[in-house]
Amino acid sequence: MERQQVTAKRSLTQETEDLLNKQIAMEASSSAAYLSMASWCEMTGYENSAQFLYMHSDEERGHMLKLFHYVNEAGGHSLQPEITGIKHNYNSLREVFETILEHEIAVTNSINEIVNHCYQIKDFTTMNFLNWFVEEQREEETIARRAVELFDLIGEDGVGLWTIDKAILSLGESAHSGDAGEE
Ligand code: OFO
Repeated sequence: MERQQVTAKRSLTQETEDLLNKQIAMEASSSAAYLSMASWCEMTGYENSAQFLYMHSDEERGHMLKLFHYVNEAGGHSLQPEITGIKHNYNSLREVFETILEHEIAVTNSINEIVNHCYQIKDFTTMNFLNWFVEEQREEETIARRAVELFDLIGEDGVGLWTIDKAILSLGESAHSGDAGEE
């Protein structure tokens, strides 16, 4: 069935809408990937990392919903993405956090590309909306980098992994203690 356009006029361009829908898909797959990592950590005995990742997965869904509402309110159509290719098994806890760091850098690059696009076409409304994501990515990249650093700082031998698992949860808690009202 042909899409019913309730409001014909809008400032959001089709290209921007498509880019935002791509970002929606990226946030949805982040949420799914982190949920899968949480499951692996929980069944492997890294309970604190699992807790951190369950929270992180919820946050990514919150990011997706933020974009969902923005696109629809701006006169576009947010599309529920297909989620495929989720990895279920990891070789180590370090691999989990290295994967997160790489993924968050990719998300930062993607957000920056959309901000750049908005700047080029003078869509300052969407650019302003995306500022929240720019700041959020700075924080998420920092947390992921700190988590990866723990493996070298503490070392993985003996009680090392147990200590790292504990430290990861407090990394997430201290980073979010000042985020009143954040999704
Ligand atoms: Fe960490 O990806 Fe959302 O923004």
